[in-house]
Order: sequence, then structure tokens, then C-alpha cells
Amino acid sequence: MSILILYTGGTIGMTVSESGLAPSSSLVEKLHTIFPSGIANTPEYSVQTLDPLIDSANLDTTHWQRIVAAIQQHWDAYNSFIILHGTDTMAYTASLLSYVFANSCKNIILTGSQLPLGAERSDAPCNLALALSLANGIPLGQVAIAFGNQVLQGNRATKISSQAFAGFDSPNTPPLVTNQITPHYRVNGLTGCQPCKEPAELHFQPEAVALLWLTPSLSQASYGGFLHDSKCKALVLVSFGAGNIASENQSFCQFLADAKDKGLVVVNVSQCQHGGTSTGAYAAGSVLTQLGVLDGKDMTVEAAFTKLHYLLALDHSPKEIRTHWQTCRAEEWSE
Ligand code: ASN
Repeated sequence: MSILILYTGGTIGMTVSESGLAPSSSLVEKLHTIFPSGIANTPEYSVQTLDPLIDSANLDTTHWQRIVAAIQQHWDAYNSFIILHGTDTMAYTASLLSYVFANSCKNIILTGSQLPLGAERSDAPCNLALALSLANGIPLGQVAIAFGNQVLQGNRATKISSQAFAGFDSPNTPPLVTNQITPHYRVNGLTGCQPCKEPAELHFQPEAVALLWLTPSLSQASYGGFLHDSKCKALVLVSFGAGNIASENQSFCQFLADAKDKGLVVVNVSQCQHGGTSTGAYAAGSVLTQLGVLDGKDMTVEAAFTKLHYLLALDHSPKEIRTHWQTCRAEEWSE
């Protein structure tokens, strides 16, 4: 088994600077000291740093391009990939990679930490040990996040705490693995596991996907601009409860009708972490079907946002995106 660790930044490798924690290349040396490659219980691994290292709050599509390219470049040489990533946007990258590398037999595992490697009480050693043991183990059949003694399906995970060591949850699906004295494995995805094949070439469009979180008394200023932004091709609508909107707000309904006419793809997900949309349950939600809004079911915001980016990066037209949206590519929603 051979493992490539791609280091992209995040708290796991940060050191204290004058303005607070900031990315540092010193992680690689610390990693080799604490986890000597191929010695004792540590499997053999290589490390590649993806410069520039970032706080993942600075993540954009150029970083996705770099991570995807690095995995593609080393695809044949390694059995597993561990991505060291900041926690703030880890679920976005995990979701994106789940579409790009869907159904692969190789393990792609993202991890990071809430405290830097080497800091007192750091969660980094535990998260790294978990990621390394998984990378060396059975194919998970999913891009995964290993964090806080859990292994979560990447495109169903979301960051739930800026404090707790259990920083992630996957509210609509159980963990792939629960790390305990006898680890508990959820039988998953492996049936869909296929021989690896070359993923398609991606042309990311940096500002093509926007997000609108609904509130009572929504101001027109919060959505009107999307129609006049030539870069904006798709919108994630984060609606109330079971997927409802203010159906009596004529201006907002007109906006959705205009968006449809203009070819702006709109996807609806729920503000509730659990349960997702139940399209048709309420009149205040079924109006969305009439307005051509696509159903995001029980997807996370991260999974919906990155699926749109992925489909756009394949150069699909709005019509093609609407068709491809319906296919569950990487178990991103519950069937
Ligand atoms: N701001 C950090 C990041 O996302 C948070 C972390 O990694 N824990 O890069």
C-alpha cells in the first residue's frame, strides 16, 4: 500500500504569527518526527506540499484545480491519498472530490485538526493516525473526512463546531467508521467501487455559483443582483424547513421565474441540518417545482454548491446541468 499525503494548509500545520495562527511549511518535519514513514505502526507515505499553503477560509476554485491535478498526476503511483486541509472549508473540498473521483477504489481521505500538530492537547495526532490507518486499509468507496474519531462520508459532512474536537457531523447519514476499541464499519459504497479511470478535464468557473439564505422579510437587494451578474450561472437556495419559501412574496417569485427564463440554475436545499426537503408537502414549497427549481433533497449546502461547480466545470449547458443534477453521482443524497 502506498500513500501520498497532500498538504494544503489549515490549522494542523499552523504556527503562531503576530496576527494569529498562520500556515507554515514546518508541518512536514513534525509529521516525519511523530509518524516516521514505514516504521512501527505507521505505513509508508510520501508528502507533497501544495504551495501556497492556505488558511482554508481562503479556498477558491484554483485550489480545487491544484488538488485535483495533484491526485490525477499521482493516480497510478499511489493507492491512497490523504489531504491535509483546513477545517473551515474541508467539507466543500471533500464534496467536490467526491464527484470528481466518484466510484474509485482508492481511498481519498481528508483530515486536519482544531489545534496545530505539536501543540499541547492537539487533536492532530489522533486524526492523522486515523487517516493513516484508513489509507492503509479497506477501500471505503467514498471520499471521506477522518476527524474526531469518526470517518464521515465527505459529501454528507459539515463543520458543526469551531471548538469541539468532534468538529464534523454528517447529519443525514451515519458515519462510515466509528473509531473505538473495536472500530465499527458501516458497510457502504464498496459495491459501486470500480477500476479507476481517468476523471474528465475540469474548467472551474470561479464565481459561477452563488448562495441565498432565506430570511423573513427578505430584501430585494439580497437577490436582485444575481440576474445581472454575467458570471453567475447557478444558485443554491437555502430555504425554510421542508424546503419552503415566502410564496406570497411576489417580487421573490418573479425573481425565480426570471432566473428560469435566463437559464440560471436554481437548486433548493433546507436550512435544517436534518431531514432535507419534502417537495410538495406544503403549498409554500411546491411553488418551487412550478418555477423550475431543482430539488437538493437532504444534501448539505457544501454538497449542493460543489455539485453545481463540478457540473459547470464539465462545461455543461444549463439544460445539461438540469439533467445531470437528477443523477446521484456519489451518494450525495439519500435515495
Ligand atoms: N481556519 C482554519 C482553516 O480552515 C481552521 C482549522 O483548520 N481548524 O484553515
